[in-house]
Amino acid sequence: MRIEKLDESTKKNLLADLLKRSPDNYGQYEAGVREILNEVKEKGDKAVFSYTEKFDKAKIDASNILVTEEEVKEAYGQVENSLLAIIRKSLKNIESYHAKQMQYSWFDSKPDGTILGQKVTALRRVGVYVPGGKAVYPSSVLMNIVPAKVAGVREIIMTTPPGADGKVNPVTLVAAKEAGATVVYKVGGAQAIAVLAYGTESIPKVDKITGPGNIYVALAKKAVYGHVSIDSIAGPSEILVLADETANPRYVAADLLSQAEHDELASAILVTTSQELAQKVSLETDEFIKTLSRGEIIQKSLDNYGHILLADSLEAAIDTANEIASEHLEIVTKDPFTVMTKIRNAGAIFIGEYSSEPLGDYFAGPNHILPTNGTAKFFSPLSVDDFLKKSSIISYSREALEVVHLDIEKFAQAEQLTAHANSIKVRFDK
Ligand code: HSO
Ligand code: ZN
Repeated sequence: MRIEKLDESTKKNLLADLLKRSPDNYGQYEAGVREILNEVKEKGDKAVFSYTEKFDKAKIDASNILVTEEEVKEAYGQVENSLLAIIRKSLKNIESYHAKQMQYSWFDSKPDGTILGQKVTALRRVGVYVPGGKAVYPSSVLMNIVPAKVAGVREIIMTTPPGADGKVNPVTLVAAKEAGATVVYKVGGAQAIAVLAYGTESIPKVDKITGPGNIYVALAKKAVYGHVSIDSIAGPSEILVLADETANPRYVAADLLSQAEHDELASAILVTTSQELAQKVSLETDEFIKTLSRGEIIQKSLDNYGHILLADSLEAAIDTANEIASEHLEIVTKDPFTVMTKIRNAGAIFIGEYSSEPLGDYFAGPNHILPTNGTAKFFSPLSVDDFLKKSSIISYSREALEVVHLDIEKFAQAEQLTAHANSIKVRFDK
């Protein structure tokens, strides 16, 4: 990996470079996605079946679009028991972490009879999209479904593309069942998003769609936003390691490569105050790549978006981490918790040398669906909150309203809304 000095100009170039990973012009795909959305909206199932035949080469119709109990059973038979046990352990951790995020209704009453509050309600029905193809991640199935389940969503509809044999990946199915998906339908791509947004004869419309997908899925989600709610649009994975001379270069190198492995567009960045660490990490990454099965992807990702930045001070390093707002941030320094208090922007923060990023991807409990592309400046990890909504509660007694009725009437008059003023006034007409 190349080592660069961290100064204003390298920082500026780096930030501009990282943004290139999410083109803001998707022109070439947009028309196609529009057409799929419209066709499914107008023709329902019929359009869905024909797209599934065209894109997934699978013969799916109303009789086999829903994954059956037998298929689930068959999937369990294909998953190793030891893997199932691990999925269950991980699931427990994810559930207990998310249980802490639950929010409850509250009501605040005053002696004058005023009651104000907030009623928390789970969304009724949500759709979880799970990609097929090369990026089959059962861990992401757990991360999408658990927060919905904990929130109290009654119906969790999962959709995932079938293979040409009309089957769904067995580990995906088992993970869905374990996490608590209500039903699984065999449909993928933009057509799946259309189905979830508009509903068809076979599949009901949902209130919110979550889950990552390819460019077609991402564009379709953006297009149906407002009609239904969506989670954020996931970009390529990112890791930023903030380290000083106390860090172990082998660990740092291994952690950088863990995210570079995801995608040729993934970014892996080390920001360090130690020249010695920078050099050692660079050598270690070269050694590791030779031994890893996805070495080619890793190498491309590092060539594209891999950086080792040498900072003059820890403060400068922290500033850069805040500006990059990485999806994952590891802090491997002296007093890492003190450094953490100075971090404003990061999707997930991993503290200390035994908190390597994959611990969070698979097992610790926090969600691994995180803001990417600098959006950690304003977005949060997927959470129980994504599946809850709130209604305000207002209740005044006659006595309480009487005290303020003239104020409200005057405020309404100032906006020239006399019907508003009147609705308060009639209650106190003699
Ligand atoms: N690190 C990915 C999530 C993942 N990793 C799933 C392994 N499986 C999110 O950036
Ligand atoms: Zn990962």
